[in-house]
Order: sequence, then C-alpha cells, then structure tokens
Amino acid sequence: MPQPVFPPFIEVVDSHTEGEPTRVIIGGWPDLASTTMVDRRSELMTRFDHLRRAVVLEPRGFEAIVGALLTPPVNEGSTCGVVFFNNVGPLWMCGHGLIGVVATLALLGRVDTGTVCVDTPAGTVKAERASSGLVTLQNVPSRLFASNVEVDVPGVGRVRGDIAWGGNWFFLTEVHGLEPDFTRRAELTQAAAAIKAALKTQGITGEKGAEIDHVELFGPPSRPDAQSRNFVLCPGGECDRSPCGTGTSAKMACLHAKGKLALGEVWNQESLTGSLFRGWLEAKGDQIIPYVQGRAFVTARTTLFFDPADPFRAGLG
Ligand code: PYC
Repeated sequence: MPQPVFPPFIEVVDSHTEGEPTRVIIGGWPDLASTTMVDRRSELMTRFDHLRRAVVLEPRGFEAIVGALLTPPVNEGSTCGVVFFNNVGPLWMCGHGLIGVVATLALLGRVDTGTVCVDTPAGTVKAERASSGLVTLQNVPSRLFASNVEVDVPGVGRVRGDIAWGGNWFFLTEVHGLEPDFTRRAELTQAAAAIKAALKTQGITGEKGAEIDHVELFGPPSRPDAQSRNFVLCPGGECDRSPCGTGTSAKMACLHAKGKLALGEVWNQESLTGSLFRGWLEAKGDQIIPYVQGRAFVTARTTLFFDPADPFRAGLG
C-alpha cells in the first residue's frame, strides 16, 4: 500500500458565514488532473482524501468546518472553481461556504465589489459582493422533489416531510416540542440523525436514488424579522451554525411549490444560533433560482504543517 504523500504545507483562509466556518485552501494543495468539476469532486476523494481529513479534522480543524479547495475555472467568465468538503467527504455545493469563498477572494484581491461566477460540482453559481461585504448568492436551480413523505423513525415516531434539492439533498420537516436553539443541539442532532437513518433504512431517497444527506428541522423564529428558524444536520453529524444556504434554497423551493412563497417575496431564515439569511426566488424559464444573502467574516490566514513525525498528521478520527 503506497503511503499518502503530504505537501510541505497548505495555506488556508478561515472565515465564518453567519456563524458557520469555512476553510478555503489558497495554496500548497497539489493540482487536480480532472477537467470537469464533477470529476474534480471525485478526484478529491480518490487521490486526496488524506489531505481532506488532515485539513478539516482535529487537530487542525473540527467537525463543523467546511473545506473549500479552489481550482482553475472550467467555464469562460468564471473566476475559479471550488470543491467543498467536510469531515466525511465532498459536498455538491455549499451556500455558506460560497459566501466564505467570496470573502476570501476579496481578501486576496481577486474580487472587489460586483459579480463573481464560481464553478462548483452542482453547477456554476453567481455571487454579488456589496461594498459593505454583504454577499448575495445566486444558487443553482432548486426544486421540491416529493412532498408529505412519511417515515417511521424509531424513538421519534411517524414523521412527515418534504424532499428537496437546493444544491444538496434535504429532508425538511417541522420539529415539535423542541426549540431549534443552539443550546438544544444535542437533542436536535439525535432526532435529525434518527430521521436520516430511517430514511436510509426505508429506502427513501432523492432523485435517481441519491442519498438524502442533510436533514432540516423547522420551528418558530426567535427574531421578529424572521419567518422561521431551522436546525440543519450536515452529512458528518455536525449541525450548521448558519441557516444553511442550500437548505434555505431547498426550503424556499418547497414553499413556492406549495403556493406559500411568491417569486420575489423575501424569506428570512433564522438559524439555531440566531443568525439570518435573507432569501428570495426568481424564475428562469421553468427553473426556480434561489438567492441567498449573508455575511462572512475572515478570522485567520494560516499555514498548516504536516510533520512526518506527527502521529495525527492525517487528522484524528
Ligand atoms: O450553507 O449550503 C450550506 C451548507 C451545507 C452544509 C453546510 N452548510
């Protein structure tokens, strides 16, 4: 078995978007050979899984961090590509992460104010950066896939919810008797993880058998300017500290399909930490395009080292 090769160092910029951390790789990661974003996502797993783990897991990271590997663009007009990944594997898209990428590109002087296009494995997304730093993400087309799906969840009971695509696959349902607040995250995680496991056991999937790897629970808002508050369980078992960009997109697509959110109408989604994404929808032909607005703050620019003598250089866990 060949030993995984580590570069001497990897340079990163850390930020958080409405509370949820993103670590953007800005240098040191070996070049990917693939020429499409979908193939780059696969290559990240087949050739560089040891680097994914080393960058986001302890002792350099922790479970909630989403990594973002910048790549050359694949489409004319795009500034760059990005493959997002977390503690268990790659993501298709990441809304909070994309806002973090834009803040990082601004720090590096690669974007100023105005529009930037970024290629992702889920498609090309656009973002508009205001002089205040506020970012408006134009996400990939989103849609309700199946509504009022019932699932029997051991320890929870029968749960009814929707399945939707917002750049990742989501099961969305109301939470009863449990406030979606950060202080209740252990119980919320337990309930959402039980739902996710039941979906898998009962063969309930997204389109073409796609695994539903995000579970989104909704409850009443605590802020007067929000319509709803959510808890989002991410694939690696951690919860999103932001309202989740792809999750907010999936939610708005569901509301629109049920006649509860008109095109252009604002949807303010609060997270379990009390942060907020402002969202709305536009139609493009027969597709529904979500817009998600939020802020990212750069917290560090760091060099990661991988000492060959370090027993945890490939990450812990
Ligand atoms: O903001 O789309 C998002 C996201 C997905 C997983 C964590 N954040």
